[in-house]
Amino acid sequence: MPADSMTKPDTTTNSADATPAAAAAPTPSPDVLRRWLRDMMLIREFEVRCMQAYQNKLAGGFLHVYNGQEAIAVGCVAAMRPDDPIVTAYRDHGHALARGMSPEVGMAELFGRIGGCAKGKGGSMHFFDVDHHMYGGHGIVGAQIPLGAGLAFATKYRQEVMEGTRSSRVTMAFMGDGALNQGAVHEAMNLAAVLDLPVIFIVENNLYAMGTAIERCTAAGAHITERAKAFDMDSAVIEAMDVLDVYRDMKPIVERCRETSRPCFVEMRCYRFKGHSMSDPRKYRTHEEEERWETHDPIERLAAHLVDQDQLTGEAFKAMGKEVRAEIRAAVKAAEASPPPGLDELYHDVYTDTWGPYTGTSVPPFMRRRSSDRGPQDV
Ligand SMILES: Cc1ncc(C[n+]2csc(CCOP(=O)(O)OP(=O)(O)O)c2C)c(N)n1
Ligand SMILES: [Mg+2]
Repeated sequence: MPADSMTKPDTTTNSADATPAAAAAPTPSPDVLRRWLRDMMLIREFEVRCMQAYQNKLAGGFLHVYNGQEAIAVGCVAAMRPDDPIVTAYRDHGHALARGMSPEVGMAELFGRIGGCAKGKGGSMHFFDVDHHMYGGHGIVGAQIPLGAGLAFATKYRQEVMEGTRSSRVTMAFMGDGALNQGAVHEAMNLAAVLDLPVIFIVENNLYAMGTAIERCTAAGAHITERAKAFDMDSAVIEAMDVLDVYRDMKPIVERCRETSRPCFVEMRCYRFKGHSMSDPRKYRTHEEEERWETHDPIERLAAHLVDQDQLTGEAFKAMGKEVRAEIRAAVKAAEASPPPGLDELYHDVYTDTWGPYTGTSVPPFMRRRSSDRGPQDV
């Protein structure tokens, strides 16, 4: 890791009244580690094929890939329970895949097809999968953070007030370093602290917000966890190019949050290997810097660890790569075969009532016949 930007993990507790220490993370078995490796490889291959598809005009809109940051999504998901909600920004493919979305559904969403997770109406920035408790995919910088606080409020309210049980679910709300100075983020952190919400605010600090380096736009950018003190919140810094570090440090944080229902703030130190989006010439950083970080590729790092421990052979690693490439190739094919959404999909999934405010003649013309056939709320 470049010495200038990385420090030792610091799991300092900031709260005035010390929160109980949670048990250390259990050591993951070789099978689990091989699964994490495969998960990270799947995300990387998905992104490689997304970039290709974008260049071939199979996908429109914006595309922000996750190459380099895979250890965060995979390590965090491993540290949570499957029913713990997560919410993130627009660089969201990795989180959705780590959570269990099928690559085929994700790719169809990217291609704007009906088989996508949002029926092709959301695209790359709006991967959403309620069955896997993944609540997006959001394009407005920082806007998902109040939603994360809201999700934590909802799980706690449901369990404590409606069901009369203990609050036991933890929400992870991911953001980029560029979201740090959004007012809504501070408001959400304040509310989470005041209301004791079980939410972990996770900053994926990849050092840049588009082309702006963190030190150019964020005061005290080298010490962002200091901000947690203002909210009397625990905080931690995690070296996030290594999935083992992410899991080891996140597991006790998640369990402590589950136990105490107190929010926490985590900085993940990482690097995005590609540009901000597909139209980024990366003139704001040097090749040397990129090459230095690429030597800490989370996939190569875990593979090397497993080989070192005699838990993976070169052949098995190659076979895993082949398998993953075939899986993503099949996902691309299936997505291509999925048709685009029909015109009437435009007005579906917009309001909780099927027709929203549209009644009588205010129903859009192309839907009038269907509406008079069946009645406005009855489709
Ligand atoms: C409120 C708002 N302002 C500006 C933008 C334009 N914008 C899109 S991405 C981005 C940078 C965000 O960077 P960061 O949070 O570090 O995330 P990263 O891309 O590094 O994952 C900006 C300014 C936006 N989407 N929303
Ligand atoms: Mg960033």
